[in-house]
Amino acid sequence: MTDEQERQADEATAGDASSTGVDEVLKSINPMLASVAGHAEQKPRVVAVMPAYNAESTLEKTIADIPRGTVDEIILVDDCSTDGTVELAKKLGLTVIAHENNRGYGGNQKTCYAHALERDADYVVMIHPDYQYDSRVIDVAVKVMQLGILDFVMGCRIRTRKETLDGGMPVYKYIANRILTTIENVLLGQNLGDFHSGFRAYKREVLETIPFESNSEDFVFDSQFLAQAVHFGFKMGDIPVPVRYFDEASSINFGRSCKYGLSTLGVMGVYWLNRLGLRKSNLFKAQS
Ligand SMILES: Nc1nc2c(ncn2[C@@H]2O[C@H](COP(=O)(O)OP(=O)(O)O)[C@@H](O)[C@H]2O)c(=O)[nH]1
Ligand SMILES: [Mg+2]
Repeated sequence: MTDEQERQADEATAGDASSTGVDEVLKSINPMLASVAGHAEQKPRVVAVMPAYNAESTLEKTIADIPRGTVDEIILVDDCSTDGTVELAKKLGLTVIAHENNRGYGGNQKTCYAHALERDADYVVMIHPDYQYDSRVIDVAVKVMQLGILDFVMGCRIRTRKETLDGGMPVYKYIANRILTTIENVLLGQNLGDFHSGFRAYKREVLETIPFESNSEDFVFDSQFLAQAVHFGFKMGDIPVPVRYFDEASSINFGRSCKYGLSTLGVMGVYWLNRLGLRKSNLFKAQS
Protein backbone atom coordinates (compact mmCIF):
# COMPACT_ATOMS: atom_id res chain seq x y z
CA MET A 1 0.00 0.00 0.00
CA THR A 2 1.38 3.44 -0.86
CA ASP A 3 1.50 6.25 1.75
CA GLU A 4 -1.35 7.98 -0.04
CA GLN A 5 -3.54 4.84 0.03
CA GLU A 6 -2.74 4.34 3.73
CA ARG A 7 -3.70 7.92 4.50
CA GLN A 8 -7.00 7.52 2.66
CA ALA A 9 -7.73 4.23 4.44
CA ASP A 10 -7.07 5.91 7.82
CA GLU A 11 -9.39 8.78 6.93
CA ALA A 12 -12.11 6.37 5.87
CA THR A 13 -11.82 4.42 9.14
CA ALA A 14 -11.86 7.62 11.19
CA GLY A 15 -15.03 8.72 9.36
CA ASP A 16 -16.75 5.41 10.10
CA ALA A 17 -15.81 5.56 13.77
CA SER A 18 -17.12 9.08 14.28
CA SER A 19 -20.38 8.44 12.43
CA THR A 20 -20.92 5.25 14.47
CA GLY A 21 -20.38 7.31 17.64
CA VAL A 22 -22.92 9.89 16.56
CA ASP A 23 -25.38 7.14 15.67
CA GLU A 24 -25.03 5.58 19.15
CA VAL A 25 -25.72 8.94 20.81
CA LEU A 26 -28.74 9.53 18.55
CA LYS A 27 -30.10 6.07 19.35
CA SER A 28 -29.81 6.70 23.07
CA ILE A 29 -31.71 10.01 22.84
CA ASN A 30 -34.92 8.95 21.18
CA PRO A 31 -36.28 6.07 19.08
CA MET A 32 -37.31 8.33 16.22
CA LEU A 33 -33.79 9.63 15.88
CA ALA A 34 -32.61 6.05 16.07
CA SER A 35 -34.34 5.35 12.79
CA VAL A 36 -32.59 8.38 11.29
CA ALA A 37 -29.30 7.06 12.61
CA GLY A 38 -30.04 3.65 11.13
CA HIS A 39 -30.79 5.27 7.81
CA ALA A 40 -27.51 7.17 7.87
CA GLU A 41 -25.64 3.91 8.40
CA GLN A 42 -26.89 2.36 5.16
CA LYS A 43 -24.39 3.06 2.46
CA PRO A 44 -25.77 2.01 -0.89
CA ARG A 45 -23.75 -0.35 -3.02
CA VAL A 46 -22.96 1.26 -6.36
CA VAL A 47 -21.80 -0.96 -9.20
CA ALA A 48 -20.43 0.48 -12.43
CA VAL A 49 -20.84 -1.63 -15.55
CA MET A 50 -18.77 -1.22 -18.69
CA PRO A 51 -19.89 -2.82 -21.95
CA ALA A 52 -16.55 -3.16 -23.71
CA TYR A 53 -15.53 -3.82 -27.26
CA ASN A 54 -11.90 -3.18 -28.21
CA ALA A 55 -11.37 -0.72 -25.39
CA GLU A 56 -7.73 -1.44 -24.60
CA SER A 57 -6.46 2.00 -25.59
CA THR A 58 -8.96 3.95 -23.47
CA LEU A 59 -9.77 1.66 -20.54
CA GLU A 60 -7.03 2.72 -18.14
CA LYS A 61 -7.83 6.42 -18.60
CA THR A 62 -11.54 5.73 -18.10
CA ILE A 63 -10.90 3.89 -14.82
CA ALA A 64 -8.52 6.59 -13.58
CA ASP A 65 -11.21 9.18 -14.32
CA ILE A 66 -13.74 7.60 -11.91
CA PRO A 67 -13.53 9.57 -8.66
CA ARG A 68 -12.35 7.40 -5.77
CA GLY A 69 -15.06 6.15 -3.47
CA THR A 70 -17.94 6.67 -5.91
CA VAL A 71 -18.30 3.04 -7.00
CA ASP A 72 -17.88 -0.15 -5.00
CA GLU A 73 -17.21 -2.47 -7.92
CA ILE A 74 -16.60 -2.18 -11.63
CA ILE A 75 -17.82 -4.98 -13.87
CA LEU A 76 -16.44 -5.05 -17.40
CA VAL A 77 -18.15 -7.28 -19.92
CA ASP A 78 -16.04 -7.94 -22.96
CA ASP A 79 -17.85 -8.74 -26.19
CA CYS A 80 -15.08 -10.76 -27.82
CA SER A 81 -12.65 -7.91 -28.35
CA THR A 82 -9.75 -8.58 -30.66
CA ASP A 83 -7.35 -6.42 -28.63
CA GLY A 84 -6.05 -6.79 -25.07
CA THR A 85 -9.14 -5.41 -23.28
CA VAL A 86 -9.65 -8.52 -21.11
CA GLU A 87 -6.03 -8.81 -19.95
CA LEU A 88 -5.85 -5.11 -19.14
CA ALA A 89 -9.17 -5.14 -17.27
CA LYS A 90 -7.95 -8.05 -15.12
CA LYS A 91 -4.68 -6.26 -14.47
CA LEU A 92 -6.62 -3.20 -13.33
CA GLY A 93 -8.54 -5.33 -10.82
CA LEU A 94 -11.96 -5.12 -12.44
CA THR A 95 -14.53 -7.91 -12.33
CA VAL A 96 -14.28 -9.27 -15.86
CA ILE A 97 -16.79 -11.32 -17.79
CA ALA A 98 -15.87 -12.33 -21.32
CA HIS A 99 -18.42 -13.37 -23.93
CA GLU A 100 -17.42 -16.38 -25.97
CA ASN A 101 -19.08 -14.93 -29.07
CA ASN A 102 -19.67 -11.39 -30.18
CA ARG A 103 -23.26 -10.64 -29.21
CA GLY A 104 -23.55 -6.91 -29.83
CA TYR A 105 -24.03 -3.86 -27.65
CA GLY A 106 -27.47 -4.89 -26.38
CA GLY A 107 -26.30 -8.43 -25.60
CA ASN A 108 -23.38 -6.95 -23.76
CA GLN A 109 -25.63 -4.78 -21.58
CA LYS A 110 -27.80 -7.82 -20.74
CA THR A 111 -24.76 -9.51 -19.23
CA CYS A 112 -23.73 -6.27 -17.49
CA TYR A 113 -27.07 -5.81 -15.74
CA ALA A 114 -27.64 -9.47 -14.87
CA HIS A 115 -24.26 -9.55 -13.14
CA ALA A 116 -24.72 -6.21 -11.40
CA LEU A 117 -27.95 -7.54 -9.87
CA GLU A 118 -26.21 -10.76 -8.86
CA ARG A 119 -23.49 -8.70 -7.21
CA ASP A 120 -26.09 -6.99 -4.99
CA ALA A 121 -26.02 -3.57 -6.56
CA ASP A 122 -28.39 -0.97 -5.12
CA TYR A 123 -27.54 1.40 -7.94
CA VAL A 124 -26.05 0.55 -11.31
CA VAL A 125 -24.20 3.04 -13.46
CA MET A 126 -23.31 2.27 -17.06
CA ILE A 127 -20.23 4.01 -18.30
CA HIS A 128 -18.55 3.29 -21.63
CA PRO A 129 -14.91 2.29 -21.40
CA ASP A 130 -14.02 4.64 -24.28
CA TYR A 131 -13.16 7.61 -22.06
CA GLN A 132 -16.00 9.57 -23.62
CA TYR A 133 -18.16 10.43 -20.61
CA ASP A 134 -17.01 12.52 -17.67
CA SER A 135 -17.27 10.16 -14.69
CA ARG A 136 -17.44 12.94 -12.12
CA VAL A 137 -21.22 12.92 -12.55
CA ILE A 138 -21.61 9.35 -11.21
CA ASP A 139 -21.99 10.58 -7.66
CA VAL A 140 -24.54 13.21 -8.67
CA ALA A 141 -26.60 10.61 -10.55
CA VAL A 142 -26.68 8.32 -7.52
CA LYS A 143 -27.59 11.21 -5.17
CA VAL A 144 -30.54 12.24 -7.35
CA MET A 145 -31.86 8.67 -7.16
CA GLN A 146 -31.20 8.38 -3.42
CA LEU A 147 -33.28 11.50 -2.89
CA GLY A 148 -36.13 9.74 -4.68
CA ILE A 149 -36.23 12.37 -7.42
CA LEU A 150 -35.48 9.88 -10.20
CA ASP A 151 -35.34 6.10 -10.70
CA PHE A 152 -33.36 6.27 -13.91
CA VAL A 153 -30.86 8.98 -14.78
CA MET A 154 -29.66 9.77 -18.29
CA GLY A 155 -26.54 11.79 -18.95
CA CYS A 156 -27.37 14.61 -21.34
CA ARG A 157 -24.57 15.43 -23.78
CA ILE A 158 -26.35 18.35 -25.35
CA ARG A 159 -26.51 21.61 -23.43
CA THR A 160 -26.24 24.05 -26.31
CA ARG A 161 -25.83 23.42 -30.04
CA LYS A 162 -22.59 25.37 -30.17
CA GLU A 163 -21.03 23.59 -27.22
CA THR A 164 -22.00 20.18 -28.60
CA LEU A 165 -20.71 20.81 -32.12
CA ASP A 166 -17.56 22.59 -30.89
CA GLY A 167 -17.05 19.59 -28.59
CA GLY A 168 -16.86 17.33 -31.63
CA MET A 169 -20.22 15.61 -32.07
CA PRO A 170 -20.56 15.03 -35.86
CA VAL A 171 -23.17 17.35 -37.40
CA TYR A 172 -25.27 14.49 -38.82
CA LYS A 173 -25.39 12.79 -35.41
CA TYR A 174 -26.39 16.08 -33.79
CA ILE A 175 -29.25 16.67 -36.25
CA ALA A 176 -30.47 13.06 -36.05
CA ASN A 177 -30.29 13.21 -32.25
CA ARG A 178 -32.37 16.40 -32.08
CA ILE A 179 -35.06 15.02 -34.39
CA LEU A 180 -35.23 11.61 -32.71
CA THR A 181 -35.12 13.02 -29.19
CA THR A 182 -38.00 15.39 -29.99
CA ILE A 183 -40.09 12.59 -31.46
CA GLU A 184 -39.36 10.30 -28.50
CA ASN A 185 -40.21 13.01 -25.97
CA VAL A 186 -43.56 13.60 -27.63
CA LEU A 187 -44.42 9.92 -28.09
CA LEU A 188 -43.25 8.86 -24.64
CA GLY A 189 -44.47 11.93 -22.74
CA GLN A 190 -41.02 12.76 -21.39
CA ASN A 191 -38.74 15.77 -21.40
CA LEU A 192 -35.23 14.39 -21.77
CA GLY A 193 -32.45 16.36 -23.38
CA ASP A 194 -30.74 13.41 -25.05
CA PHE A 195 -32.33 10.01 -25.61
CA HIS A 196 -29.18 8.44 -27.01
CA SER A 197 -26.54 8.97 -24.40
CA GLY A 198 -24.34 6.12 -23.20
CA PHE A 199 -24.29 7.39 -19.63
CA ARG A 200 -27.16 5.82 -17.72
CA ALA A 201 -27.77 5.10 -14.05
CA TYR A 202 -30.51 2.99 -12.51
CA LYS A 203 -32.03 2.03 -9.24
CA ARG A 204 -31.90 -1.73 -8.72
CA GLU A 205 -35.68 -1.94 -8.99
CA VAL A 206 -35.59 -0.66 -12.58
CA LEU A 207 -33.37 -3.55 -13.67
CA GLU A 208 -35.43 -6.04 -11.66
CA THR A 209 -38.64 -4.89 -13.33
CA ILE A 210 -37.77 -4.28 -16.97
CA PRO A 211 -37.64 -7.56 -18.95
CA PHE A 212 -34.47 -6.49 -20.74
CA GLU A 213 -33.57 -10.06 -21.69
CA SER A 214 -36.36 -9.79 -24.31
CA ASN A 215 -34.65 -6.80 -25.93
CA SER A 216 -32.52 -6.67 -29.05
CA GLU A 217 -28.87 -7.73 -28.94
CA ASP A 218 -28.02 -4.66 -31.03
CA PHE A 219 -27.87 -0.91 -30.29
CA VAL A 220 -31.65 -0.50 -30.37
CA PHE A 221 -31.62 -2.23 -26.95
CA ASP A 222 -31.19 1.29 -25.55
CA SER A 223 -34.34 2.70 -27.18
CA GLN A 224 -36.37 -0.34 -26.14
CA PHE A 225 -35.16 0.07 -22.57
CA LEU A 226 -36.29 3.71 -22.45
CA ALA A 227 -39.75 2.85 -23.80
CA GLN A 228 -39.96 0.04 -21.21
CA ALA A 229 -39.00 2.41 -18.40
CA VAL A 230 -41.85 4.70 -19.42
CA HIS A 231 -44.26 1.76 -19.68
CA PHE A 232 -43.41 0.57 -16.16
CA GLY A 233 -43.82 4.08 -14.76
CA PHE A 234 -40.27 4.82 -13.67
CA LYS A 235 -39.26 8.42 -13.13
CA MET A 236 -36.70 9.40 -15.73
CA GLY A 237 -34.68 12.56 -15.99
CA ASP A 238 -31.29 13.81 -17.00
CA ILE A 239 -28.20 15.50 -15.70
CA PRO A 240 -25.61 17.21 -17.89
CA VAL A 241 -22.57 15.11 -18.69
CA PRO A 242 -19.54 16.55 -20.47
CA VAL A 243 -18.21 14.31 -23.25
CA ARG A 244 -15.03 14.03 -25.25
CA TYR A 245 -14.90 13.19 -28.95
CA PHE A 246 -11.87 11.54 -30.49
CA ASP A 247 -11.38 8.64 -32.90
CA GLU A 248 -11.40 5.79 -30.37
CA ALA A 249 -14.45 7.20 -28.56
CA SER A 250 -16.74 6.96 -31.54
CA SER A 251 -16.89 3.98 -33.85
CA ILE A 252 -20.52 4.02 -34.93
CA ASN A 253 -20.56 4.97 -38.60
CA PHE A 254 -23.25 6.58 -40.72
CA GLY A 255 -24.81 3.31 -41.87
CA ARG A 256 -25.12 1.88 -38.36
CA SER A 257 -26.46 5.22 -37.09
CA CYS A 258 -29.19 5.19 -39.75
CA LYS A 259 -30.15 1.63 -38.88
CA TYR A 260 -30.29 2.58 -35.20
CA GLY A 261 -32.41 5.67 -35.94
CA LEU A 262 -34.95 3.72 -37.98
CA SER A 263 -35.10 0.90 -35.42
CA THR A 264 -35.73 3.51 -32.73
CA LEU A 265 -38.74 4.82 -34.66
CA GLY A 266 -39.88 1.20 -34.91
CA VAL A 267 -39.72 0.91 -31.12
CA MET A 268 -42.00 3.95 -30.81
CA GLY A 269 -44.49 2.12 -33.03
CA VAL A 270 -44.25 -1.05 -30.94
CA TYR A 271 -44.76 1.01 -27.76
CA TRP A 272 -47.92 2.66 -29.08
CA LEU A 273 -49.39 -0.53 -30.55
CA ASN A 274 -48.89 -2.12 -27.14
CA ARG A 275 -50.29 0.88 -25.32
CA LEU A 276 -53.42 0.99 -27.47
CA GLY A 277 -53.87 -2.75 -27.01
CA LEU A 278 -53.63 -3.37 -30.78
CA ARG A 279 -50.59 -5.64 -30.54
CA LYS A 280 -49.08 -6.72 -27.27
CA SER A 281 -45.31 -7.01 -27.15
CA ASN A 282 -43.13 -9.13 -24.87
CA LEU A 283 -41.01 -6.04 -24.32
CA PHE A 284 -43.69 -4.74 -22.00
CA LYS A 285 -44.54 -7.96 -20.19
CA ALA A 286 -43.54 -7.81 -16.52
CA GLN A 287 -40.77 -10.22 -15.48
CA SER A 288 -42.30 -13.28 -13.84
N1 LIG B 1 -20.66 -5.38 -28.43
C1 LIG B 1 -20.33 -4.43 -29.25
N2 LIG B 1 -20.20 -3.23 -28.76
C2 LIG B 1 -19.84 -2.25 -29.58
C3 LIG B 1 -19.60 -2.45 -30.96
N3 LIG B 1 -19.28 -1.25 -31.48
C4 LIG B 1 -19.29 -0.36 -30.47
N4 LIG B 1 -19.63 -0.97 -29.33
C5 LIG B 1 -19.78 -0.38 -28.00
O1 LIG B 1 -20.84 0.52 -28.07
C6 LIG B 1 -20.60 1.65 -27.29
C7 LIG B 1 -20.88 2.87 -28.11
O2 LIG B 1 -20.05 2.88 -29.24
P1 LIG B 1 -19.29 4.18 -29.68
O3 LIG B 1 -18.46 3.85 -30.84
O4 LIG B 1 -18.58 4.74 -28.51
O5 LIG B 1 -20.52 5.11 -30.10
P2 LIG B 1 -20.64 6.67 -30.10
O6 LIG B 1 -19.72 7.20 -29.06
O7 LIG B 1 -22.07 6.92 -29.82
O8 LIG B 1 -20.27 7.09 -31.47
C8 LIG B 1 -19.16 1.54 -26.81
O9 LIG B 1 -19.18 1.20 -25.42
C9 LIG B 1 -18.56 0.40 -27.60
O10 LIG B 1 -17.74 -0.38 -26.79
C10 LIG B 1 -19.76 -3.78 -31.46
O11 LIG B 1 -19.60 -4.05 -32.62
N5 LIG B 1 -20.11 -4.73 -30.56
MG1 LIG C 1 -18.37 6.43 -27.57
